[in-house]
Amino acid sequence: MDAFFASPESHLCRNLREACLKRTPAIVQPALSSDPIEDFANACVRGFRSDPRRLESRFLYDAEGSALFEEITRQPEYYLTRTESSILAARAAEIRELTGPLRILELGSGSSQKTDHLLRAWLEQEGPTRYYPVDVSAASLCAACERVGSTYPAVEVVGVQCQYRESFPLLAQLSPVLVAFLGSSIGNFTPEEMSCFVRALAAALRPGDFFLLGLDLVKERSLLESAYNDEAGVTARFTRNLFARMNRELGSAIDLDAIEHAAWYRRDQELVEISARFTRAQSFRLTPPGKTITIGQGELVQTEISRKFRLDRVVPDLERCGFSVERVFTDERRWFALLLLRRRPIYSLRKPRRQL
Ligand code: AVI
Repeated sequence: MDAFFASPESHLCRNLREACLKRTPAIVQPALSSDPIEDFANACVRGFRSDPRRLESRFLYDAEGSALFEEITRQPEYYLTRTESSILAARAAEIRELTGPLRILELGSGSSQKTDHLLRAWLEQEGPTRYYPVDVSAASLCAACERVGSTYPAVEVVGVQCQYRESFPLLAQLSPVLVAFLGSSIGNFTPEEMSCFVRALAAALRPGDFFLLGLDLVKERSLLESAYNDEAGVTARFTRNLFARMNRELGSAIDLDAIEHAAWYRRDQELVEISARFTRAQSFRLTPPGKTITIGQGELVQTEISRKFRLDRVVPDLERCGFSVERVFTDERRWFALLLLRRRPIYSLRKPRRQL
């Protein structure tokens, strides 16, 4: 366990309290437990050497990648953002009525654009409110904090620059709180990662706190494959940017012209698998730690998965992880769902004792 998680009075908790006393928007960060470049390099070496080759999708979101993702959300084929936004627009006031007044912390906030619906509903029913966007990209976070702060002067905004789980120690301090995790970003986790994440979130929240979760639902293959293979090629640039980032930060000199984006729906696992296909064999070095990677012609390196959900399966899973489902909102086509969950009053992370 690193120092950040070890103490409830962490660097981030202290920083947050101080930032709240000052003028907002403000940005707080946890104390760095490791060198971010080393972390990136080691994760890349692990990912290239695993079988199958699989890179961690969190590294897609440097400043360049975050900007490309925003561009993806505006592509006509990428229905997710528009559909979720329409549900939020129609239901934000109802959500606020169900939750009552509380703070909002948003995981993976990006541009915070969709959150405007929530902020407006909060302002209409309560007056001033507090909003804590959490994102790994400093550039996205600063831009979002500036925009929200100037659009809604009555909202106190404190950006938290860290990975999702690094923000969990703040939740006890922010309670009563609603944690928003929109865009079906939870679909980028494997089932094991997802249940681990949801359990950790339940453990960090106080009973009665809320969790607003966006989920992309299972649908026709053609719709899914078009969403991840847009005509304008923005998703392809997003995939390639991960390797461009290695060139920028790790001096890897990967030939980007020999990388193709590939995304297809795997019906057996109900997920879109996104990979980079190497069209020519190449060897490159990642520094640090100075390891050489050799990839053959035609080899695939997975960069992301995007799972699609069925409500009848995901609801019991979430309930097993410590939440009750208060309300499920969907669009007319039932393409996307927004779940309002609540941390159950009695919840223990401990496994039931074996009967002797
Ligand atoms: C962030 N996440 C929910 C996106 C998705 O749809 O899985 C990431 C993405 N990758 C390519 N297009 C969108």
